[in-house]
Amino acid sequence: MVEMRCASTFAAALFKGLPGDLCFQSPGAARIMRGTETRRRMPVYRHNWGNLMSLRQATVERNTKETQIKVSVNLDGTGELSADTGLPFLDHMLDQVARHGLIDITVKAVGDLHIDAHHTVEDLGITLGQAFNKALDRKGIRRYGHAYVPLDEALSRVVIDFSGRPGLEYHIPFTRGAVGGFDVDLFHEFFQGFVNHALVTLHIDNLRGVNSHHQIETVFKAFGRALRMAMEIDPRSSDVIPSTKGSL
Ligand SMILES: [Mn+2]
Repeated sequence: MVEMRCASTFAAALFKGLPGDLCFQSPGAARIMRGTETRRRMPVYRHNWGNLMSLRQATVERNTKETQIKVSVNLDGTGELSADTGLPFLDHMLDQVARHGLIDITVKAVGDLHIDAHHTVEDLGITLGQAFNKALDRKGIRRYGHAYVPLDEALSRVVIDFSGRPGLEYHIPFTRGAVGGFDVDLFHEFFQGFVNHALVTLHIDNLRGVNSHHQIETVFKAFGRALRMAMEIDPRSSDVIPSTKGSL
């Protein structure tokens, strides 16, 4: 790992409210030492894992005749969810993503639930995907993430690639048609909306499971874990776009 040293602790002390360090050598500009190489940079926030980055946060508002949705994400959060979607089971699932992805998510959704939950769930996936795409600079990230998560008899695997291309493989042999009053078909709509707008390749496999609540909960937990891994900065290549094409 690249060693980084603060040339002055004075400026860093001014910013000590932040959970990282700021390194300055002269006022108004920062110098970052990388071995023998010294480069001039604008003052930037440095995370504890040693990477240089701005805050990875975004808010997206999306309004149609069917739904009005506002989503905020902080990709480097503590796992806090604030959700008001009118769909308690979906809120329970988003809580898994926030908690296990260590992402702060705020969701306010008003949808045409008097018809059914379809538009609200699909549009939530779309808006959440847009918020991730807006918050995430793909330079320096690990790009790929995966997780296996069990819950009693159920086991799911989720693999994600921040490829820049939408693609969904979705394999969940649900044992029931509804869970918590929620039509299980809608989970596919949620993930398709997310994939199309986050521009990711996502493979979801529920490998085992009898209880449908367990089946889908393991999927959402693994989704959160996989997101966390894929969006994490790789300190060995934090200035590099992780693609031989040079773009994602
Ligand atoms: Mn549960």
